[in-house]
Amino acid sequence: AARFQWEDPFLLDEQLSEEERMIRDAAYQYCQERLMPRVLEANRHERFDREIMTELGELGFLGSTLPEEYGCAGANYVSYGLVAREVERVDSGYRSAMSVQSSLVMHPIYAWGDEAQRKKYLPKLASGEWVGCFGLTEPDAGSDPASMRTTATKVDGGYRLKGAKMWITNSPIADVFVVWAKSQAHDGKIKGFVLEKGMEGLSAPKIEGKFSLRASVTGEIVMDEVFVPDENLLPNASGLRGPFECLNRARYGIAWGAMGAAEFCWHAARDYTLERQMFGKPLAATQLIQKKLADMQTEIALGLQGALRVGRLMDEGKLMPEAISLVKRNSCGKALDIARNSRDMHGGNGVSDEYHVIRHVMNLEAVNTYEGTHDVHALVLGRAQTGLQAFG
Ligand code: TGC
Ligand code: FAD
Repeated sequence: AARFQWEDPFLLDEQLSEEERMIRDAAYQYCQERLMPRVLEANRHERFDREIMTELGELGFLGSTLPEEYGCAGANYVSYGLVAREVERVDSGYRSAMSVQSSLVMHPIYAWGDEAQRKKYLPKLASGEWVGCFGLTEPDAGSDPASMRTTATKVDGGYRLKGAKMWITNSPIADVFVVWAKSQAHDGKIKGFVLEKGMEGLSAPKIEGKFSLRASVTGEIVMDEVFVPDENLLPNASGLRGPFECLNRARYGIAWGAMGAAEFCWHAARDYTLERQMFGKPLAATQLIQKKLADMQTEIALGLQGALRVGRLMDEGKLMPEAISLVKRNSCGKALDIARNSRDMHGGNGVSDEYHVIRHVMNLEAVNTYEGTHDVHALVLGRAQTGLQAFG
């Protein structure tokens, strides 16, 4: 009989190729040695260390699935997911910075851009020399991006963009802004534009006072009649499919990432309750604690297996947005539950950031909300199985 491994019940490790394991191990080492020592201060002081982008770039973790000719690693989607899991094992905010750059900025430029745009932007985004952000959400258009108000008006040589985006990861430090707007010249359809820092009328004020993802910088994008030249329109995307194809990839990464955060919280709960003596014995020797550990182990093993399956399907060219909704929703909801339980099992110490679990609880609140809320993904799945649309 094979030996049961409590930390890897379904032998996920054996289901990975040699190359995938190497990428995973490199990510684990970097994250534990370089990110973990920084995160406590970054979270306390709401600070994102800009050089993390260059470090991620050096490791090939930015736009990792894109081809090597643009300075990218040409890795598969399973590897992308494995890296997200390792980064988010440390902090969802760091994974956020990486997801946005890779899936929401580099992917649309690669998929919807022309050759000149790919050559201009992708290598610098891959190395981390430039930071990108993705503007879809608006103050009055979150779950329903179709109701966005930002407009692009055709003028001589380009477009004038007017509107505001809200809750935008990386916007205050961004060099490149992928912004979605309704274009009058395209029958009011949603089109993607690449804006650059310094364009007149463009600003990106920081949103202060977040209690979640404090190690990630979030801001607005304010566009006051920003002139965007013709060559900065993404020519090959039209309608909501443009941004949604990016979201599919980022949501898939989150399905792995949230499980990484959950694994941290599970292992922390196990270690803590094995060590902590109460009523004359380790907390881990009590039935209630063991049940909680078993529940965590079960949800994580199943969640990771689901994420791996969706990644394999994507690598086979079978990307199904509904399957991605399923794993994004499941991973976020379960990870949040696991983090809250782990926090509880740490008792009073659980509210101290020195133990890291309270930070994961707070982070996962945002992760459960962004990229489509838990309930919005339920509605996507409900529609897919009943044929009935329950949003409006
Ligand atoms: P609906 O009628 O369903 O679709 C409109 C058009 O879009 C196409 N489509 C998709 N295409 C590819 N992938 C998907 N997942 C797609 N979903 C829809 C669809 O085929 C259709 O195309 P066409 O050609 O027929 O026009 O659209 P709807 O307006 O009814 O909206 C449905 C709903 C609610 C599911 C959708 O709007 C939604 O997903 N809302 C959630 C919004 C969201 O996820 N926002 C994320 C903002 S970015 C972010 O949060 C980044 S945080 C990242 C970080 O920091 O890590
Ligand atoms: P709402 O849409 O107002 O939802 C509020 C509540 O109502 C939710 O519980 C929701 O599930 C529920 N609800 C909504 N519609 C329905 C319905 N039809 N039926 C039942 N319940 C419903 N956006 C970007 O474009 N780029 C980014 O980089 C980005 N980064 C982010 C970073 C952070 C830290 C955060 C918090 C958000 C970020 N977002 C980003 C925005 C994020 O995608 C939105 O917050 C999210 O899509 C939800 O939109 P909303 O906040 O307007 O909530």
